[in-house]
This record gives sequence, structure tokens and C-alpha cells, in this order.
Amino acid sequence: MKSGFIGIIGRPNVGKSTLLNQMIGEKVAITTNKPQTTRNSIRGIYTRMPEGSDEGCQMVFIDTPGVHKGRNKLGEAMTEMATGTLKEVDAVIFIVDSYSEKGGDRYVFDLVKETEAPKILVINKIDIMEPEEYLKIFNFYDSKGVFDEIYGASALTGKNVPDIMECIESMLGEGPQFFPEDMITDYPERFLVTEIVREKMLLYLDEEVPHGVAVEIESYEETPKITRIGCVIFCEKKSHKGIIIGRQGKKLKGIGKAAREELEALLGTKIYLELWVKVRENWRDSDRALLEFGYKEREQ
Ligand SMILES: Nc1nc2c(ncn2[C@@H]2O[C@H](COP(=O)(O)OP(=O)(O)OP(=O)(O)O)[C@@H](O)[C@H]2O)c(=O)[nH]1
Ligand SMILES: [Mg+2]
Repeated sequence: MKSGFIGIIGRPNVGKSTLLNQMIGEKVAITTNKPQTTRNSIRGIYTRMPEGSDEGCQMVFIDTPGVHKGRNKLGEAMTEMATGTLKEVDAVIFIVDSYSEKGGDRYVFDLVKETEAPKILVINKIDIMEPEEYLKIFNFYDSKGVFDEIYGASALTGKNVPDIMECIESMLGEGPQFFPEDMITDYPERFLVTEIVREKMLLYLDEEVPHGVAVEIESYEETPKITRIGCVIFCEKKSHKGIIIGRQGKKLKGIGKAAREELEALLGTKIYLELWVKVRENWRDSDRALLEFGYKEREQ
């Protein structure tokens, strides 16, 4: 059997989480049109096990936060998490969605270049890309001679995604089955709940407000008929609290409804979701808060 860990890395908003979901065939990671959506390394597991054969394959994809210049400790921790992933993978997918020789793409490219694992470049969003731009990106990276393969793809529509997966499988060596065959991720349901709530905040709120939000589970009670979940939404400023709650509580109600409906579909159970908003001044620059919210690991 073949198996291995594959890191997905790139600038914010290029489509890393969308690609992960497309490869797994389920929503494992939240995706939005706003940069810096993903804050943790998120594992998505794909297992192909032909019946009556031991010639299967297990690919453990690691979706990472978009690499960017952190303006606070959260941003720094996110970038560290992404770049740290490169050290522990058997293959790397580097994603870009536009032509740029400088800035974020350049920074990530230089890191990817240094890794020893096989490398694939995915030029994403070809469904909305001009052919000239695609060629420019292709030629630029092809001339570097760093990538084993280069694919144009659409993570959103799935175009060429099966080819990418086949290519990765061919790059992996023999290895153990790390996870059970039917497992698609290794994070707990509670994490999914906080992520879906955060996704709706990113979708319903603008500018800085949703980026300064962290969600924590306060209570989680499962009964055969319904799961009752209480979440606290931490925001950075008193003025943000008002914006999140909205006039007559309408904003928060909308966020809660959207999150509940999606969670009911994903978890296949009826859900009662209660949300509270609290202020925690500048938590994105507090090591303690980052540890508490799971955005940083305790140093060994
Ligand atoms: N048209 C088009 N849009 C895409 C494609 N892939 C992703 N997107 C969109 O691009 C936006 C960002 O996608 P994400 O998957 O959240 O990007 P990300 O790289 O994970 O972003 P961060 O987590 O912030 O680093 C979303 O609005 C996606 O729907 C694609 O192939 N085509
Ligand atoms: Mg993401």
C-alpha cells in the first residue's frame, strides 16, 4: 500500500481549502472569498482501497493557512504553521492563482524550492483565467526547473483535480495505513462547529471585524434527538460587538441560522445553536489567547 502526507501551501485566497475539499469530496475546511480564512493546519484524508486488494493508497493532505506578512501574533503563528508543515511532508502542492514574480508567491516559492519532497505546482482558477496569463505563469515556473509537475486546474469545478491526485499517488512510496478507511479528517466535531460559525462571520461581516473573531465552544450536549451547542464569539473591540450583533440582534441571528443549517446538514442531526458575543481586547496579539483558541501549540 502507498501512503504519505501532502502539504498544500500558498498565499492567502488562492484556493488551498477549496482544493482540499475537492480532493476529499466533502467539506473538510471552510472557504470564503476573504483572505486568511484558514487559521490551522487541517488534515483531509483520502483513502482508495480496491476491494480484495492491498494495492490501495492513503493520502493525508494538510491544508495550511495562507502565508502572509503577519501584522499580529495570530498572523505570525499562521504563517509559521504553514511553513513548518513543509518540513514534515512527503510531497508538496504549491498553489498560485495569478502571475506575480514578487511578494507572497515569491516568498512561498523560495521556501518550497528548499524542500526535498517532490513538488507539484497547481495554477488554480483556470475557469476564470485568461490563457495568456496561464501561459505566463506556466513559463515562469517551468523555467525554474523546481517542480516535478505543473497542472492548470480549477479547485472550484474540479477540472484536472483527479489528474493531480493520480500524480501524487505516483510520487508516494510504500507506507502504512495511518487512518481508518472511512475517516476523512482527524479533528473533532467541535472544531467543525467553531469553524462553520467563523465561516458565516466571514461571509456576513466586512473588513476587519470577522478577522478579529475567535469562536469557542462553551457547552455541547448531545441527545438522541438534538445536539445543543453554546458558543462564545470573541471579538477585539466593543464597537465590533455592536456590529456583530446588529440592529435588534438581526446580524447575529442571521449568522446563527446559517451556521445551524449547515451544521445540521453536515452532522446529520437537529441542532440548537446559541451564540454569545464577548470582547477580548486585542486577543490576536496575546500568546495566552492564541494558545487558548488553539492557534498556537505550547512550546515543548
Ligand atoms: N473561480 C474560481 N474560484 C475559486 C477556485 N478555487 C477557489 N476559488 C475561490 O477562491 C476563494 C478562496 O478560496 P479558499 O479555498 O478559501 O482559499 P485559501 O487559499 O484556502 O485561502 P486562505 O485560507 O485564506 O489562505 C473562494 O471564494 C473560492 O470559492 C477556482 O478554481 N475557481
Ligand atoms: Mg484556506
